Amino acid sequence: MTISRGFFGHHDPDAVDLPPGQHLTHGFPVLTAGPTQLVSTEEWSFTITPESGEPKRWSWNEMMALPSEEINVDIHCVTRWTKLGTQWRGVALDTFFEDIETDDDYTMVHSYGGYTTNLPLEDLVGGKAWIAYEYEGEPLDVEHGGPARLLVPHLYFWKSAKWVKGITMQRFDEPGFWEGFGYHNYGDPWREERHAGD
Ligand SMILES: Nc1nc2c(c(=O)[nH]1)N[C@H]1C(S)=C(S)[C@@H](COP(=O)(O)O)O[C@H]1N2
Ligand SMILES: [Mo]
Repeated sequence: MTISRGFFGHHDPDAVDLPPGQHLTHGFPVLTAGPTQLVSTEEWSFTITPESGEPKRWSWNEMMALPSEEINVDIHCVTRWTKLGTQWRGVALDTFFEDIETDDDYTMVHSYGGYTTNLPLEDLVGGKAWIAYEYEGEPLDVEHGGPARLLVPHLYFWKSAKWVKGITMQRFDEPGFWEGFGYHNYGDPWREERHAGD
């Protein structure tokens, strides 16, 4: 990025590296298919279910006892907005997966309310994905998936399931909600993988 006049007030759109076909937004649009889910931290839990073997479940307090990280990332929505430098706090999926033994290569992420999205396991581990519960220093707003959402910033934002409830491990890949309606199975914004066939 080059330092230009006005740099300290706003990002110069010519000076930042955006994925193809994206433009900057300074707001934080809300995109939800269906109703906002109201889940209290008392009822919230997160479960990883291997295809064979024992599911592992974390309550809210158990998640809070895990080491958390501050996460500073750019996010890219398939509807073409990109938001730079968002700041989150959450627990890396690596921390949850330390307790999971699985030979399965694929995952299905499930949300309260029934939303689903599919990801290869390797996109959830290696410091690339988190269960996020704070945004810009505040508890995550319910419209944005609070009390906790998946955050997978290297893929289009539909993969970042709001009101996340659990992950099931799968031997074979299957489409989630939007993937079943023609969105790309993987969704890399830098390759502009918006729709199936892109
Ligand atoms: N549970 C759930 N998660 C979801 C969605 C949804 O409809 N339900 N929409 C997805 C889509 S298409 C996008 S672009 C982002 C939007 O997140 P935001 O509303 O925080 O901007 O959430 C993703 N996660
Ligand atoms: Mo989206």
